[in-house]
Amino acid sequence: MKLLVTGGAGFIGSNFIRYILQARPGVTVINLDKLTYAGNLENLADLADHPRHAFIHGDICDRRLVGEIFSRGVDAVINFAAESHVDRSIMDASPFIETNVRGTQVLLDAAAEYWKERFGGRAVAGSERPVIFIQVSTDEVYGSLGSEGRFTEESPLKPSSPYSASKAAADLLALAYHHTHGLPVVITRCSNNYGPYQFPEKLIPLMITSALEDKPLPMYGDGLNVRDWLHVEDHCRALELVLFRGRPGEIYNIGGHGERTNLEVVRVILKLLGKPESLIRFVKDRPGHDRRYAIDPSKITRELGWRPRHTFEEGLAATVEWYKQNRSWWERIKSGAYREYYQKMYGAI
Ligand code: NAD
Ligand code: TDX
Repeated sequence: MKLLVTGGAGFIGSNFIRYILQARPGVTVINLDKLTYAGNLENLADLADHPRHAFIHGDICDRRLVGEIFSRGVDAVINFAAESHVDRSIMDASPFIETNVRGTQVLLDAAAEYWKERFGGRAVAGSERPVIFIQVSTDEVYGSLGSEGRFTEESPLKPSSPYSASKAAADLLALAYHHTHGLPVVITRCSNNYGPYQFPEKLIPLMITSALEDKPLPMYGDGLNVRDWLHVEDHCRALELVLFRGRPGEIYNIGGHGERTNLEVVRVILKLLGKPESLIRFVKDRPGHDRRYAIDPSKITRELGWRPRHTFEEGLAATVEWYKQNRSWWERIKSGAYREYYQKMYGAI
């Protein structure tokens, strides 16, 4: 199977490529990534010479390039490429619309054209299915919960931030291409991920790395917003199941009942590092800050047999250890040195 992975130099994409190459000897990966500030080839350093991994530096918005990749044959697409940070989308939504919406449309167009040309757009049964398009989405498209309930696949779309609105737009486009062109699309909506190689602007790596540097830890609002945490490896296993057994036109929620307040998460990190809670600084809240997310994963559990393997406590301890052991990885990012390196290698990013 020739798999086009977009955004494979980012956090989840790089973990997915490492995972799938090891789990599936029949899979070859073409990794298309623009190397924005969040893309980092160091995330894939151990796979640089892997015979089943090819890296292409490029933009999913580039129709010509995407068309050329499809013309060489693609059996499945997993679209991770996105602008992914809510706070950045509040400062400037433009790159979010460009990549998350227009970029997804470019990929869908190329996939639909290829699907028609090669297979006449006909539906084919499960194991024969020659093309599938997985749109990697997020629970944030459902908006915020109160203190009760969980998001199901039927929950209404009520995105609150420019980021989540752009992801919701992409989901609707993907479903429309299924409906209109018969393209076998599957949408996955996962809760907050954590694990190795996560860019240190996101809560968990930001707090771990700042605590290691004895820097203040900015806690938005009252610190009681709830996120539903899932180890990135459990997300990757869910995507593998969806890739091979997901039903076209369906949506699968992914989450492991890992609800914690931000304050709880940061207190555990500080305890694991032996650092004082006095490092926590309550700061101005994020505008439009969603209060609570919680996923009901019963559909993917029932249909595909998925269950998380990591507990939050064990997964977080392992993640803290990874950041302790890989100081040079995040110190280079935080110092901006890797940006200079990429600018030299690839020009303006
Ligand atoms: P990330 O920011 O770490 O990585 C994004 C990657 O996409 C980077 O390598 C970047 O260079 C690349 N990219 C950005 N614009 C591109 C473009 N125009 N063309 C090609 N490549 C481009 O993000 P992540 O946390 O790994 O998230 C991956 C996907 O998973 C996103 O679609 C995100 O919405 C979704 N998601 C993330 C989480 C989470 O907790 N991190 C949870 C659910 C869903
Ligand atoms: O400095 C901080 N202080 C703080 O209190 C940061 C960066 C975050 N927070 C809070 C805001 C959220 O309640 O922590 C929580 C998690 O924040 P983020 O790590 O920015 O994640 P979130 O906004 O929940 O979005 C993430 O999960 C869903 C990813 O960034 C998205 O890409 C994914 O779709």
